[in-house]
Amino acid sequence: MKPKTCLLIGAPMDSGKRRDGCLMGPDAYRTAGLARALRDLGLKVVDDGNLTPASHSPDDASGRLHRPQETIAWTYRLIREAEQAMARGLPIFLGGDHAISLGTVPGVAAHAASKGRPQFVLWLDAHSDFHTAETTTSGNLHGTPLAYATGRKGFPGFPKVTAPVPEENICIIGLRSVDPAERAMLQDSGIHYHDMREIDETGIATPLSAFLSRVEAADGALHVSLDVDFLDPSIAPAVGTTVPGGATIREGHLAMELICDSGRMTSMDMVELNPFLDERGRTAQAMVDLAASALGRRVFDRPTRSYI
Ligand code: 5AB
Ligand code: MN
Ligand code: MN
Ligand code: MN
Repeated sequence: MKPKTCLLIGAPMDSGKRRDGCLMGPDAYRTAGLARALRDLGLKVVDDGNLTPASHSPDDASGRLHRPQETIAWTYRLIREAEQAMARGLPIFLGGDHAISLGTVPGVAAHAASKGRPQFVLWLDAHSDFHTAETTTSGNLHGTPLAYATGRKGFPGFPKVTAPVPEENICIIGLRSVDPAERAMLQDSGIHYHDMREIDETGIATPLSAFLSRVEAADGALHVSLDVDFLDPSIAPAVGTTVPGGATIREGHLAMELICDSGRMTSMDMVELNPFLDERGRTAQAMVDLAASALGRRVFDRPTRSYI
């Protein structure tokens, strides 16, 4: 089999929330040795450097939303870049805050649609990020990408989503902080969602393997969006939105190992890392190690699982 080409695409977007620092994320992943870790697995790695937003009018502090113009400009840029990158390899989008997924998910989904392939999304996060720009109470657009990518209304000024991801093709794992408006919309949606209580009770493999089986059965493309706050703050402190009770390092790695075994992952986001809040780079390192597991790092080889 031809080795996959991994494309490292830096998206130092920091406009999706108020606390600054995620713009340093791409370089922290580089410093923690992401390219080397993937090359050690026999993969070809191309680092595309960092993107910049499309030109935009300046944001002022008057509105309810935080820095909407800059976020919209990033979204235009990322949709285009993500769609084009899919033709060249497996893009790993290095955030930046989670608002990068306003662009990455619709971009990769547009590519899948052009190939007649269904797009699936695995969202590993403490939060559901299912607000619209109208329901968000914080005004922070990093809490909105899943609603946008599924084609919900309530995003004035944003590009039209040409290939909305069907709700049934989305699985969220790790939930422990969901706002009332999001909860109502989620319960009324076709999204599969699993909170930390369920992970405690069943283990992470149960809902994840069920989801991966559905991706396999549909011959789908799989985008994995990994928010640092999916992990417990004790192992991943470098994020502005820590919530106690997150995934352990082994739950994180098992998730990545199962994703790798499925052979289905076609694109990935690594988001919300704020290196300004890190302790000697350990969160950046944990994220790099997880990416390596998702792309094949193993202690011992095991037979690849079939999910059918
Ligand atoms: B993250 C909150 N729901 O809307 C909001 O880190 C948090 O990308 C959003 O998951 C967290 O501001 C966004 C309270
Ligand atoms: Mn998130
Ligand atoms: Mn979330
Ligand atoms: Mn989150």
